Amino acid sequence: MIPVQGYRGTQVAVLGLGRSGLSAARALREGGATPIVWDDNKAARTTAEGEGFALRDLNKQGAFEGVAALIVSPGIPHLYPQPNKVVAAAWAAGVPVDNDISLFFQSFATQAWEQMDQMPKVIAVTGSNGKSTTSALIHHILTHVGRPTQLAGNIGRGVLDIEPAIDGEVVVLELSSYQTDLARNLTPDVAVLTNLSPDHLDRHAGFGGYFAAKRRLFAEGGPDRAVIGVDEPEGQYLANQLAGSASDDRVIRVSSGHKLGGPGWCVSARKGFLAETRKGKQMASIDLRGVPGLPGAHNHQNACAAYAACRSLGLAPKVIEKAFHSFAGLPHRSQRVAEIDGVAFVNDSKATNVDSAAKALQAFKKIRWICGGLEKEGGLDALQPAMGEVRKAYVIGREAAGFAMKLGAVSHVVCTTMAAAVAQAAQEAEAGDTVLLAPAAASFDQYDSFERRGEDFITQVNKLEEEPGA
Ligand code: UMA
Ligand code: ADP
Repeated sequence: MIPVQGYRGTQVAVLGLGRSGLSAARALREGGATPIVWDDNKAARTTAEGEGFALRDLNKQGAFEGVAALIVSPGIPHLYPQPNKVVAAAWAAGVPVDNDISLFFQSFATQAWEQMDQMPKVIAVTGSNGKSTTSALIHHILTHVGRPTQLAGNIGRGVLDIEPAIDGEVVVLELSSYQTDLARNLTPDVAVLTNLSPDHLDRHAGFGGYFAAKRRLFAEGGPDRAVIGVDEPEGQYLANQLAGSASDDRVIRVSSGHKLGGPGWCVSARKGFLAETRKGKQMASIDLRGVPGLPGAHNHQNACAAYAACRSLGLAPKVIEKAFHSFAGLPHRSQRVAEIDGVAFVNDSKATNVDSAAKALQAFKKIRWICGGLEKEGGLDALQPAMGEVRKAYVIGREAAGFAMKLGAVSHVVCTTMAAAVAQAAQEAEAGDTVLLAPAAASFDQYDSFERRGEDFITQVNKLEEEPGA
């Protein structure tokens, strides 16, 4: 764990006691502060009490007396759609509101670093889609070359849970817009923006607020190197704003689909080939078509971003290329789970928004598409251009019929449950088809998480293997 610096001898309030809040409370205690904790859920409070933390209902009048700061979990809306009551009370009391990401940046460097040959570094990855894959891929490449490295953040591990850095270590953090929005300290050495498309709009009062939250990672005085996906205008704008001149190599521009050139430092993938150019010259080229863990143009974008981040640390192209081939991919993202009688079954349960589902639909052919769930703001229209390879949609979710109505002309059937969808899709599929779970919706109407939904898909596919012809 990273002991939190700067709060020794003070009381610090912690709101939310999940993965982020509980690890923040532990790290504060380790750094000599007295955490005062609260969660609106009783079970979470009981767990914290079991670890010896003092509970205080932060909703009560005067709860912030003698409190130095309030640390808030990312899932708790601090401003939009409306401020959480406890957060608003902290504002009113003049108590600084912050999060675990900020505590991490404030506490990462220690006196022990003075004895080190190579200073530890932080690579922080944000963006709408591909954050986890890109972060995990960077971590994998660094592991492959034998560099000490740890991975944490939105990928499921509280950032303060990692061990203090050793000589030459590189910490890779996946950061969500919720996390970058609130952090007071946000100073990675290398910052990555994979791409930008609408998501979490309710939490940021629209797309502009969402982009503003992500941009905080690149604020003045921030990263030494910025790796920026420039396939959207927001990325182009950000890259332009950060670069002092056209050849400024503090910015590495990344694209999937467009060949980038010019005097700057660029990494782009087109038709399955990654190319790195610098000062107008091609530095390296990698064939990504046979890389099993990174299928599709969207994963080639992730490969470019990870490649650029690793190049900025001085790793050689050949070494990175080799590491690509041993990357297994992450569960629930373009995860090939079985092939039965020539039909492939792919689990992309993490395709919780329209853009990620569209990318999955563009990565496979002859698709039997399992979709549906809790629809996000913004509608499904953006899926239309990606539906060319869909043979039929098998719609799940509590509101499956309503979801199906919005799919337009594509042939579809309302299945409601995963079991029914997998069974019917498998029955109707022919050799060469792909049964693809890419819901374009959140899972919470039927499952606790996208992971549970993906696991259910795998369970249903396994049943097909156990009961052939069933
Ligand atoms: N809570 C309250 N009051 C409220 C709302 C919540 O007390 O009004 C409490 C809940 O009872 C619960 C705790 O807050 O005990 C949950 O906090 P949380 O939702 O922030 O969840 P954590 O377990 O702390 O996980 C968080 C991230 N969760 C969210 O951003 C929603 C995890 O990202 C992250 O991996 C973890 O910190 C470690 O950094 C998950 C996620 O879904 C994967 N992220 C979103 C996404 O990827 O789309 C942004
Ligand atoms: P994040 O952590 O940003 O949610 P993941 O790597 O977990 O990103 O992938 C989330 C979903 O988006 C998956 O469905 C995956 O197939 C898809 N995806 C992955 N990379 C990209 C990308 N670069 N662009 C669009 N979609 C992507």
